[in-house]
Amino acid sequence: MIATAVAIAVGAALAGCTPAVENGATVSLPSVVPAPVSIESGDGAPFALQSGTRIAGDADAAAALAALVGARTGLALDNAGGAGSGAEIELVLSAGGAAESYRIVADAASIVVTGADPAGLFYGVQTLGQLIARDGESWVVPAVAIVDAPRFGYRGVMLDVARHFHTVETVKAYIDHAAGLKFNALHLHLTDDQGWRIQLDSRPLLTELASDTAVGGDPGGFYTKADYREIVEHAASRHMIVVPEIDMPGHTHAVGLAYPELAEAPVLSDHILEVARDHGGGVPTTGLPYDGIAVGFSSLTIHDEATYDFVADVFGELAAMTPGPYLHLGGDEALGTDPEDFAAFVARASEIIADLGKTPVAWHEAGAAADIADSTIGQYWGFVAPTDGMDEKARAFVGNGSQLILSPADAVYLDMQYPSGPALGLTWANGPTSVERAYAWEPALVIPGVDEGDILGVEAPLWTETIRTLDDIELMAFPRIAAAAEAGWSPATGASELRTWASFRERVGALGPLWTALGIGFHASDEIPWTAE
Ligand code: TNX
Repeated sequence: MIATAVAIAVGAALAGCTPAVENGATVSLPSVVPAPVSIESGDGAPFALQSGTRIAGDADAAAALAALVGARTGLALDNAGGAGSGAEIELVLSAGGAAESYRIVADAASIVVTGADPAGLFYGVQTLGQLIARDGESWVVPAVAIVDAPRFGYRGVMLDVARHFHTVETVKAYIDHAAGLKFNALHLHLTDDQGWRIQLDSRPLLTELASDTAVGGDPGGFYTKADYREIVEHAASRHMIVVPEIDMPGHTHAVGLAYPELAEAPVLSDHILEVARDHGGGVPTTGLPYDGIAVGFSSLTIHDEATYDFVADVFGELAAMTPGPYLHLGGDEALGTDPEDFAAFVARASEIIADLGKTPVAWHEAGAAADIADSTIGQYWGFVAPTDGMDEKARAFVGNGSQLILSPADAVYLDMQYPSGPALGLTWANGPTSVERAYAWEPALVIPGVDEGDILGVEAPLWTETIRTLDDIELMAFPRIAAAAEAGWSPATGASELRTWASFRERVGALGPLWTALGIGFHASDEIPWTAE
């Protein structure tokens, strides 16, 4: 039934299909982002979706599919039938394949989505949502066969809720929209100089005294333990883990508002004074909230045992609240901490986390600490072409027998400005970041000596110095977040004909109507040929 990609007749006529070159001939394949391992168009008629089309199989996946089809088309599929026979759309769990993998076979008579596990089935449903296309007055799914599995097990997005606080509702919306691109981790940057955003019973003053403010004098906020649970549960329902970050030993000015004995006085380098002059926010001052955007002036006290009691309290409580395997200890830009002290601190903090039965994660600077817990995952935030020895620090994690998460700032930092677009974002990572630059990098080629097996995955951070609302978040994230999704999920550059900028921009353009239907306020970048319907 399924012909090769060349033998497409029906697919080419459908909206939402993008050209590909096969044996010298231009053919069209349905647009899927991130690119799947394999996709072949069938030669038959498409499957026609109608109100009342019956879905059978896994109830969670059926509900997710019905909601997605409803949002995209307005049609109400019938997902009440459970495992009953005779349904046109079947959602099947069948163990044995790779984790998170799935297959889709669609023809005029039926659609079968098979997941190796619930996450795989969920991702199959997300792909199916992208396949839906208009055919005149009807809604159809083209005849197609897809086999798909992720390249990397960790595919993250990070949201900074410290520089600006973001509500539970905002975080849940971002989870929903990122999960649609097969991201499976939400890293929450919960604390920074500007505020502490997570309530802890062991250290109540953190939220009582250090959570009210944000960058620019904007209001702060924090998550209660119930709020955090709600985020964790919502993420789990979308097959995402939450990775909480408590940034240490720098980025800790707010800790000093609550527990002054744990914080050193701000180190006012020329750089800090320059940022205060150019960007406002004043000069960081002991005991006063900081609402500027300078980094690298604060430090926890390193030689006081009380600091390690604090670290143990904070991560101990967070470990109990967090079902996922990772706790992130930060470790970036600790310019207010002596390098030897930094190494000693990171070693102890990472051991505290490892002793809790969790895997520590740290920004790549922590690779300079010789005694860091061997299990610590490093998160690389240097450039696609490493500078300043950042690659060496990142390699140290691999040398310890651990792995790296790649977040090259000049590609996947979603808080960088677009070349033309909203007046939001920063520019320090090699100037504004186009969608093409966000796409044109290959994970296994970033850090010399760090190969496929050394890479846990890819993460796209969104820092929020200039980002206040869900609208801001989505404008900055979409469409560039799709490039990070493809780097994390899809076959390596060169291993698939779909892994080119030319293919990606067409496939992303075809997602415009779905994103609009889902309420995603993306930036309609002029680099992308957006389709109207
Ligand atoms: C660098 S990259 C930071 C953050 C800033 C961000 C702004 C890294 C680990 N730290 O403190 O918010 O730049 O783009």
